[in-house]
Amino acid sequence: MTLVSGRRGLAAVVMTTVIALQPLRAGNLTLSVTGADGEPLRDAVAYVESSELSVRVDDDARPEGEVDQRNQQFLPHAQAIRRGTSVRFPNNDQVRHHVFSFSEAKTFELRLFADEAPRPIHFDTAGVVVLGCNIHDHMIGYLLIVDTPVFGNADDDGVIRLDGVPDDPEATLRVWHPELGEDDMGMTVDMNGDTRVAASMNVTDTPPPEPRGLRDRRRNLQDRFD
Ligand SMILES: [Cu+2]
Repeated sequence: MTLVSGRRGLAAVVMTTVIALQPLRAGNLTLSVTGADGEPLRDAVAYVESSELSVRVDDDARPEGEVDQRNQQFLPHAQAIRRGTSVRFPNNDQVRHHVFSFSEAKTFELRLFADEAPRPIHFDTAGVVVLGCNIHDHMIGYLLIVDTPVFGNADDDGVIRLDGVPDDPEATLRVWHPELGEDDMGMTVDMNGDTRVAASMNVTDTPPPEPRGLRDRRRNLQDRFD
């Protein structure tokens, strides 16, 4: 497992092979991603790129995705989706949200009342989309639009499972985390036939923000006891 290229400085990445449990089995790959503190990275995503996979994106049916708004957070906080995906942004809070993105890969805004089911947004350009809310400054979320049907999002243990990995020497595995920012589409690694690999990234997950309502209630309680 060799690091081909990575961002210097902030997010140097060390990719190490955990164990080659079996000979190359094109099809699936399990990746365990940990952060600078050794904790699993829940916000990490991974995807496999190749020219053949990029063509397949256009051949497949249009997929659908979802970014929930709950407790004044975007859930999931970060996720990879395939180019061509239509994403719904349901508002499951009792307050209004005004979701927007100024990112190059997609610029849009949605004014959402409580419980409102808005029109889906179609993401047709690969890249990083940073989501914000015009009403709640602490709300921030990320979509990584990828040009491949082979991608996965980390679970709570920082484990990403990729299915349909092609047995193609030209294919590259890339790992991304929101802290890498908009300018960096991730790390490139050579796959030497391993089906289980571990990645250590020099970043940490951002803790979920405390909803403003909760913060205000806590402040009121404190005032009463002061
Ligand atoms: Cu909001």
